[in-house]
Amino acid sequence: MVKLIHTADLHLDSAFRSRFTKEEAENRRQKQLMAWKELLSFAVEKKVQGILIAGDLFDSPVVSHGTMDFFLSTISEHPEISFFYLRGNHDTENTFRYQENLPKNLFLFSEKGKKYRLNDRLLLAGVEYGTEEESKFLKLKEEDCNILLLHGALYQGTPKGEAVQGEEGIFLKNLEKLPLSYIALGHIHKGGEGKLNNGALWAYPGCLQGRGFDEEGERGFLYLKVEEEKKEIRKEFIPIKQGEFRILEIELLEDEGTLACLKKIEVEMEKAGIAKEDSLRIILKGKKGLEQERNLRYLQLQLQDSVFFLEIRDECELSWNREEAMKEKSLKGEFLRVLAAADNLSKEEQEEIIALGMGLLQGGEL
Ligand SMILES: [Mn+2]
Repeated sequence: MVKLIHTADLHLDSAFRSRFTKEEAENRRQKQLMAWKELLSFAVEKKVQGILIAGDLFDSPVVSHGTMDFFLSTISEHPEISFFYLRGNHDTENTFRYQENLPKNLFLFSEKGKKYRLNDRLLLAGVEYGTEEESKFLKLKEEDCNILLLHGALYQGTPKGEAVQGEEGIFLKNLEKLPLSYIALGHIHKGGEGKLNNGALWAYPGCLQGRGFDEEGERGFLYLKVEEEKKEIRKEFIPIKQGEFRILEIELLEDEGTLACLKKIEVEMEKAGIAKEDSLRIILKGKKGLEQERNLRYLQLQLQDSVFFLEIRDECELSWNREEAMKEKSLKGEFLRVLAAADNLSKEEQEEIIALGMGLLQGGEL
């Protein structure tokens, strides 16, 4: 039996510019390296023979010296493990070009494809981007347990030629014609898996670590146990614990004020197992009364130290009795009457203005 790890989409050295401060972004970049180290510790503990990286190791062609040195030294420090790296769309041909003396246990692929024999029954093939010649290259032996490494999105339609990848993506229909046991993919950050008609498994491990709220939830890599004689591959998802992006929706009732809201959030955070390293987005849902202004800044201050990053969004629907409020002989009543007469506003715009106006009338700030 051969033990392997299948990972992809590490995007080391990501900018993290959109959400974080400079310092927070730097922290996240270090956490990406720690995620890689966590994967390596697992590999050492399980005595894994090879690590397959199915593309997008780095986020951009410009990789900092620190990150490049770090990555290469983790490889040199583990001569007992073979590292197989297939470039993805975020890497360039130059990814390792300026590196002299690449570690001997780092194996690369090319557009024409490259094969590595892991033992007398187990073969690893990989093609970067794909060329016309790949169908010739992919003449694989039936008696081998064949693993194919590719980077791209799957294409379910019927391709014209014999190639396994083209502009539309990776052609599953053509892969079905090949004697494959496992297709190790990269590119789809949320992960995914399936089985071809010829029995081959395909899988995306997903990104090693989430980089934003669009990559919410548990992330990690796949641990493979290969029975090459039987051509059987069992895989297990191993989560990485260096901080996740999480989103919690909190359902609120109209009369629940700041403190009731805080309590509900704390209960939900506990239930969801939010960790200190996590980045959390809380979305307040449900209702809020016309004169009910929940103090979001208070909530932010109370909760921000229990996570790495916190963002609170208020998406509660304003609940009020229009008729009653409109009759009121007050500044509020007048404000609502003027607003109701403005028929150029959509319902959402009206609600937004009402919420703002009510805040102001109660001494809030714009
Ligand atoms: Mn990617």
